[in-house]
Amino acid sequence: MKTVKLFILSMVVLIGFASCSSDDDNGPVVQNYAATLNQLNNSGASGTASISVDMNTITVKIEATGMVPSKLHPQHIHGKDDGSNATCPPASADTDGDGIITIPEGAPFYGAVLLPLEDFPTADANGKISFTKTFTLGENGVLTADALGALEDRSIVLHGLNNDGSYVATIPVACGQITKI
Ligand SMILES: [Cu+2]
Repeated sequence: MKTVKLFILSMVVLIGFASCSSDDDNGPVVQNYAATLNQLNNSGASGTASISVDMNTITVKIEATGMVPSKLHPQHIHGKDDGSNATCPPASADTDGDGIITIPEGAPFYGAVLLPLEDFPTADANGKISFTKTFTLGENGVLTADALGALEDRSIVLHGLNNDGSYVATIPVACGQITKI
């Protein structure tokens, strides 16, 4: 009887140890980031983005309103080749003075497309977008973690604006610098 009790006791202790060590093996803590998306080109669009990174997976959530209703809105994480901080373009970025900051006019500020946040969402009838997607870095054409670099040096840009009566999917409508939280 005593042996059985001792055996059970030692099993409980062992199981306790096992669950402790598996907790310790869970790897790096998930890192969280956020961005406040402010309008560009007087679009009236705004929103928030949250990003969590766990090892080589990155989950991006975007909530935005004021988008052109029922239209497909391209959206990307943008960044500069040299890794310097990607920012959102000021009004003065409209170098040709036509009243619209185009993708190339904004590029000196937010850089090139690093990660297309596909599938691009279609805004609902009220101009709302709700997007969540998890990407695996370095797989299926998704850039590597090294190429993505430090997220706090990157920006998120949403696109798609009515201009002169027609929808132009490329025009930036909202932008936010990513910060670590
Ligand atoms: Cu973009």
